[in-house]
Amino acid sequence: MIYKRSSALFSEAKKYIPGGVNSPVRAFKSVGGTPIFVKEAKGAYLYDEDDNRLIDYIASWGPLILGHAYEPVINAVVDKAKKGTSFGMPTEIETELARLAVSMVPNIDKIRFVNSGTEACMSAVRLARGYTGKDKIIKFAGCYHGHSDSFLIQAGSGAVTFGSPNSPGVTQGTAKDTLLANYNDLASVEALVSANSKEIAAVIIEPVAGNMGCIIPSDDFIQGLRLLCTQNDILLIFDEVMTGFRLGKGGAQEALAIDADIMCFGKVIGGGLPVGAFAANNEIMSYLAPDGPVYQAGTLSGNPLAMSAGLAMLTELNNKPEVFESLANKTAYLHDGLEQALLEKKIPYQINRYGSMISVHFTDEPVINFETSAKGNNDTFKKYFHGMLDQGIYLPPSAFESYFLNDALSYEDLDATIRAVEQLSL
Ligand code: KE4
Repeated sequence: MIYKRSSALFSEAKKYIPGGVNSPVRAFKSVGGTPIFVKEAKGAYLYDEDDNRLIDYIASWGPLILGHAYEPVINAVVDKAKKGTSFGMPTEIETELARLAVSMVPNIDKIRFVNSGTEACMSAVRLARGYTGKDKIIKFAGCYHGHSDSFLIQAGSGAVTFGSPNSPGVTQGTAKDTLLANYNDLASVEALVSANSKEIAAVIIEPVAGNMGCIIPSDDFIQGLRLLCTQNDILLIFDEVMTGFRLGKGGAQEALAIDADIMCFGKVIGGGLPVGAFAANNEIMSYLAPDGPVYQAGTLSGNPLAMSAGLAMLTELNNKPEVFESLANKTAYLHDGLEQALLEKKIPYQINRYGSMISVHFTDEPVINFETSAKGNNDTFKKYFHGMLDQGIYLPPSAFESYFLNDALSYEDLDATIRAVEQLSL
């Protein structure tokens, strides 16, 4: 594949934008090479600036679950834009999307819209702290909840001490209130709870993780986590930015049969426009301004264009729930094909899959948490990524990401993807 124009555009972008990108993962740092500049997209296909057609497995990192430029979403946004783009005043469409989201997701009475998943998770943590009157939170190594200071934390010195910043600019004062546990390791949470009893406001988790590749919680772990939080007056925050409206109408709460206390959303809920959201029952949400004392705000929160995209997207998913089964079947088909193709390569690999989330790890150990995910061979991953890209298959440019299938992918696209793996020398 030729990337002449992408290379030129990348050089120009780096003159004005740090790293030439507005989100680091797009820069191909962990796989090397030049990021692909996309010109347009339709359905399952990306068309890059060098006129290559690529089969897309990131779907803008999740939002475009029905494929790119999906007619009902595009028409809704175009029609809405003609009536003005933003007012900073309440509009009916915000209530329409809120009512629909509340009807689809179990266990929530009210929802507040923001502009990103980061804002949703950051605000959910503030709400949990305000509601409980407690300061500390527990997160899991490898889980990503956006770039708010409280989440950019790595394991501290001792197993049960507070975290330490994993980015300059995050203060120790912030880090001390974030405790790090290990995914699928309930004992690591229990140790933190007993060492910091009565100080923990919330546990925040990706209920099915996507930011370590796809990692599935064991039943014992996720059920035990729910019970531990209930027993210790700790709120359980499900970060469903990835899983929400992707695993099913009711997201991970429905798929895992777990009632969380606060849910965070992003990606699909905005239909490809900037929307995040957080939601809970009436009692918890009554603490949020302007009803309650916990402050949270946003100039473009509930923006009519974003709401129109989200409403069109969620309306489609609500009216055609068979899409979720179609996506899960396509992902299972891809999984089987990848298994067969990789088996021939005689190299260690693991494939994790849940619903329409799937990831490939080049390691011989089952991938169940960040530590085992980090054991994947990144040199092999780079060869895999670029070998597939050279054959017109666009995979996430990091071993720590999940693929996000969109329902515009045909079985012919899946077969082409499997054939491309067969061609690889890894
Ligand atoms: P945003 O602020 O990027 O909208 O959402 C943050 C976020 C929160 N929670 C989860 C579970 C997430 O996956 C994300 C963002 N996901 C990444 C991809 N792993 C976005 C891609 C990027 O950073 O450019």
